[in-house]
Amino acid sequence: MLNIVLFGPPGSGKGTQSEKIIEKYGLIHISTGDLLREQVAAQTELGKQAKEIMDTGELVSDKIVIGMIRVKLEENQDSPGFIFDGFPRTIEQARELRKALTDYDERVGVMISLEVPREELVKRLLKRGEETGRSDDNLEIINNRIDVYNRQTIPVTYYYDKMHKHAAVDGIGSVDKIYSRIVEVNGKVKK
Ligand code: B4P
Repeated sequence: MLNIVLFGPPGSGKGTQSEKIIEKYGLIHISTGDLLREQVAAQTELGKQAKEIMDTGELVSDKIVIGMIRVKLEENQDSPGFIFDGFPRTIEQARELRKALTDYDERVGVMISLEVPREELVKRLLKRGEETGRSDDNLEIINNRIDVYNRQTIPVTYYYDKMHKHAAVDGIGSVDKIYSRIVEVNGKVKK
C-alpha cells in the first residue's frame, strides 16, 4: 500500500493536489474536512456539533475525527492505499493514525507538506469564499484557521520529522508545477 499524508495550512492546495495524486496512483482520498461537511449537509447530530466549531476556525475534537478515519479504513481495506488530506492535524491524531494503520499492518510512507506564505493563503481562500460561498472562507475565520494551524498543527511536522518521513514542497506556482514537485518527492520514498 502507498499511504500519503498531504499536509499544509488552509488554502495551501491540499484538496487541489489530492485530486491529481488520486488520478495517478489510484488511492482512496480521505479528507476530514469533506467528511465533516458531509455530516453538516446531512444535518446529523455530529454535523451540528462540527458546524459550530468549523464556523469559528477551531479544530473539531480528535475523538470525532479519528472515529471517521477508522470507519473509512475499515470500508476500504482492499484499496492500493490512502491519501490523507487535512489529517492528522494534532499530535494525538498522528499517533492514532499510526495505531489504526498498524492494525492493518500498514504505515504512512511520506508526509508531504505544502509551504505557502500567509498572504497567499488569505488571497486564495477569500477568492474561494467569493466563488463558492463556503462559510469559513471569510477574513476573520481564515485568520483564525491559520493561527490554529500554526499553534496546533505545525507540531505534527516534528512528529514525522523524527521518523524521517516529512518532505516539504514549495506550494507556490501553477497547480501542475506543484504536482510535479510532489511526484518527484514521492518517487524517492521507500514504499
Ligand atoms: P478543511 O476542509 O481541511 O480546510 P482547510 O485546511 O482550510 O483546507 P482546504 O481543503 O479548504 O484548502 P486547500 O488547501 O485545498 O478543514 C475545514 C475545517 O474542518 C477546519 O477548519 C476544522 O474545523 C475541521 N477539520 C478538518 N479536518 C480536521 C481534523 N483532522 N481535525 C480537526 N478538525 C478538522 O486550498 C484550496 C484553495 O486554494 C482552493 O480555492 C484552490 O483553488 C486554491 N489553490 C490551490 N492550488 C493553488 C495554486 N497553485 N495557485 C493558486 N490557488 C490555488
